[in-house]
Amino acid sequence: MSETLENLLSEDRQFPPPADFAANANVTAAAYDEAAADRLAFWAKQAQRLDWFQEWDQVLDWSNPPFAKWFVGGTLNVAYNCLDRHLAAGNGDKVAIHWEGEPGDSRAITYADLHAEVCRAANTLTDLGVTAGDRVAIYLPMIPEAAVAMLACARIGATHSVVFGGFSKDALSGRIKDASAKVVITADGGFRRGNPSALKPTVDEAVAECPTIEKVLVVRRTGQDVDWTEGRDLWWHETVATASDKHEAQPFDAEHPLFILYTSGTTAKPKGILHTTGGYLTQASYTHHAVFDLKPETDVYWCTADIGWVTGHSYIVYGPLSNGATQVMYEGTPDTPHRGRFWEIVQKYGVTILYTAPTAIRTFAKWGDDIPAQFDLSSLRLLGSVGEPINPEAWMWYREHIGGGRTPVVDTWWQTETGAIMISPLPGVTACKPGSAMGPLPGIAADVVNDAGQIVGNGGGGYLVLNEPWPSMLRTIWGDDQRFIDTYWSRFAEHGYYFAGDGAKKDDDGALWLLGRVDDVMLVSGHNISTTEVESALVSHPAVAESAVVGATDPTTGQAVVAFVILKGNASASEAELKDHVAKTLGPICKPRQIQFVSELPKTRSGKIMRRLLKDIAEKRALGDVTTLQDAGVMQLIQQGMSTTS
Ligand code: 6R9
Repeated sequence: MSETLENLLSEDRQFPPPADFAANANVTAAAYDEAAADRLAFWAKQAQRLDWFQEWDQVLDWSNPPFAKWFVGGTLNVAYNCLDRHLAAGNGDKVAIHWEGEPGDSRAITYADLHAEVCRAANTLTDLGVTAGDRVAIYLPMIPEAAVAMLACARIGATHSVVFGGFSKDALSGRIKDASAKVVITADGGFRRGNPSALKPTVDEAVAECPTIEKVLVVRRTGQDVDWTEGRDLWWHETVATASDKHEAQPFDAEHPLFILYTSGTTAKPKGILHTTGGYLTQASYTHHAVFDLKPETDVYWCTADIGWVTGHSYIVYGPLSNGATQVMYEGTPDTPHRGRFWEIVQKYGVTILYTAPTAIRTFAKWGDDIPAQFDLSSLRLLGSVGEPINPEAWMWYREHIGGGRTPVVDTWWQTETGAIMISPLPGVTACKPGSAMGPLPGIAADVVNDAGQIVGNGGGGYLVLNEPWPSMLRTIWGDDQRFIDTYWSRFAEHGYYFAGDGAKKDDDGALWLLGRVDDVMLVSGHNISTTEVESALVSHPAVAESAVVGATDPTTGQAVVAFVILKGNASASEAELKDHVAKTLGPICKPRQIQFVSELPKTRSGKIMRRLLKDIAEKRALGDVTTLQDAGVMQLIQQGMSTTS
């Protein structure tokens, strides 16, 4: 990006928190002042939310940047903080997880149940020879054992590496090898779209290439037939279920490695993002308390993410459980067995706080307003969004049709690398603008800079940076400190800023608007145009449900805007009409050269649109790496559509 981003969309709607919400909010505007006065003292106070065996001597050691140490000298146990202390406080009988299987089976798991199962799993892992510092790969569907496995690792100081249950053999074996994992925890399979979908065969193939794996621990979920390697494979129900439920949690250093989670990247080798113990749990816990306003006594919280995504780590497992939340966990897809499944679950459990992704919201809007209208959603009091920029129209739809026009909507920006939410409204404080993540949370420093690393003023655009270290920051890329420095810290090295890789702008009030990955920015006739803004302009047309925009090489303009558009259920619109709509909304420079109507878009399992694959299509190239696609069939459909119309 040679110059700053053009500042295109304008949005002037604003939604202040309802008065009673603001009056009862966990966190008030005072938190910003407190953190501004003394950032490290602010984080030290938040760390007191946790139980420590040994308190720290120093809040932050930043003497060797970018390698941070938080809460130096402190010791704690993550599983103790998520479980034991709630039992000690008399909350053992409280439901931790209302689990809902896709076929409709369900389990209510109390904190005492979860504690006992985690202790059994911790004892089993210890019996299998896993000790502190060893790596354990977890390849499971969305079943409670996924959370149990993570917490059991944390309890014994083993570093977990969760791999999405939908990933291929190569993705799994690559991650196992990179981390030299000793054990894999998996299942026979899980339920997806109404059918059992096998996992064990993929593990068998992957492990055949991974000599470091000594044991494979298998949960029985679907009852499918599985191949069995005697001496290596063990059933969960024959080992964990029979192990002792007595286990004393040991203290670990605040900087002890807690987990590795791989980010898929575009074409490069996945990066093993390393998170540690004390700072990570402090920020996961604090942000869950502050951004979701969780009242552990009365709220029923539901984050719809998969546990294989960082959102599942921080906002299904570590944040909510450290805060003693009661939450819903769902195994399956939103349209199985019907398109009202999410709303049926909200109604069944009286969900009060819902956290989901823009891709899901746009899909629900496409399916039609009448579906959520059939369910009682009046329990909801707060909605959250994560994973991609949320288009203003999708934000409005979410608030109106899911939130009944009453609930605050918090758009939360963060990354696998940041470990926890960084930029978000505070629901009891901030007057939200639809589509904006608004500003950094208390204790967080974020800004927008130009090419030279200078902070831009209001109305300007450029690159998002984080200007100060934060507790849940990644500590390195597993086994590759140099790549850690090169990827995140070299772009603005002289300023000492973390480069997030996202484009952003500040509006006239200084609110932040995230504009997607910098790699996705288009350069049309010398103008930098964000794919996000053109997509939002398209989605603001009443007939459009979802869109993905790419810059394709063009002989006259350098790059030209090519848009892939999904229309709403019964709606229709012509290509010319949509082109004009974009030109009118954003200016003629943004007018797409071509609009392709499609029925699906290529997405990752966490719902991010894979624009590089669409770019391959727009530029008529062979497709790049498709291993992290949610549904590989989508690309064929789109290619067929292109060849019949262009
Ligand atoms: C949590 C998560 C990180 C990338 C990030 C950005 C995009 C996430 C966003 C958002 C705009 C938001 N992103 N949240 N963009 N608004 N609220 O998604 O982690 O999978 O590592 O992705 O996702 O581009 O850089 P991860």
